[in-house]
Amino acid sequence: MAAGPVGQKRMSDLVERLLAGERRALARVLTRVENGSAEGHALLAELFPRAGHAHIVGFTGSPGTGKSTLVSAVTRELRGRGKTVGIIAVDPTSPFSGGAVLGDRVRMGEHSGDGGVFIRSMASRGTLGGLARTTGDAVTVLDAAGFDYVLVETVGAGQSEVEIAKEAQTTIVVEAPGLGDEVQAIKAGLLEIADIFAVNKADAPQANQTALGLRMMLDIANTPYIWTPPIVKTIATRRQGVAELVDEMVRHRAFLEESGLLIERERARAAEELYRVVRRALYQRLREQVGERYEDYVSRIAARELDPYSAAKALIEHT
Ligand SMILES: Nc1nc2c(ncn2[C@@H]2O[C@H](COP(=O)(O)OP(=O)(O)OP(=O)(O)O)[C@@H](O)[C@H]2O)c(=O)[nH]1
Ligand SMILES: [Mg+2]
Repeated sequence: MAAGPVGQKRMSDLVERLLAGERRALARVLTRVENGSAEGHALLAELFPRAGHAHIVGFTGSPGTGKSTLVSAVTRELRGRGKTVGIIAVDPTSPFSGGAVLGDRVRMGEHSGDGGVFIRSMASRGTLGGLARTTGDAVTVLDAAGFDYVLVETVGAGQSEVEIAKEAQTTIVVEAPGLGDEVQAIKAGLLEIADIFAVNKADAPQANQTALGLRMMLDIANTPYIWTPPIVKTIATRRQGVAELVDEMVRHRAFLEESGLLIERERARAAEELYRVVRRALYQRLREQVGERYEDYVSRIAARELDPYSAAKALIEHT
């Protein structure tokens, strides 16, 4: 029984069960938090102070580069080192692998009987209020649940994925040979967010070329950053290079701690999260206050009777 000091709120039953390691409670909390309901927010408020211990690692990259296979192999390696692992797979609706939720279950299925591993798939479609927020909240829940590592898989295709990467402490960009990915990486801004590059499918003949190409890009980019992203070649399907990849993850986390960057990044993340929540809350409040008039403004802008700046000013000042 959580009979805390006077004035301290009693822990909810669900959170208590989650903290006791009950997987069903964890799944339920995640669902509620993802829905973004008031109840979800209350659960998150309870869990938030307990988070902040996990190493959060993001895996991003083009569709089909082998992210899920690699996450599974990394999980196995971490389990071998006695660590517990929570996994969040975003965008399992990716059309490229044809129903990847099922695919991920197969690829990550080897961990299904393992109490030290928890896998959560999240659809990117139909999430209310932004994928980045939902993912960030899910990370908080798994972190608070006590997992040593939280691995987040996202398809690196656009801005929202780059935003999700901000939730991670260590971002691994997964490339595969022969996709011209070195160039794509620059386009998608992935070069800036990569702490580690994994050139997966290193069993393909062009792997060395891909790794070299990346190295050259990194040298040209000349980022003002004291960490040079290592490039690790992996064959996820055979678990080759995976121990080395995990070593680099650990090394990066140590670097973040020693350099003070971890605290800096946590602060940037806090600022980002607060901004996101405030922006959404203010917008919702405004929408409620102005009601249907909002749509009138939209129509008037579309008809060029009014510009968006004047419309926003009018909406904000006259509510
Ligand atoms: N040859 C080879 N195939 C691999 C390797 N790693 C993964 N694959 C295969 O590549 C395919 C895609 O792997 P996934 O792990 O689903 O890739 P993903 O990046 O998670 O895909 P999405 O989530 O759909 O973007 C699967 O058929 C894997 O078996 C590897 O190192 N070598
Ligand atoms: Mg995948």
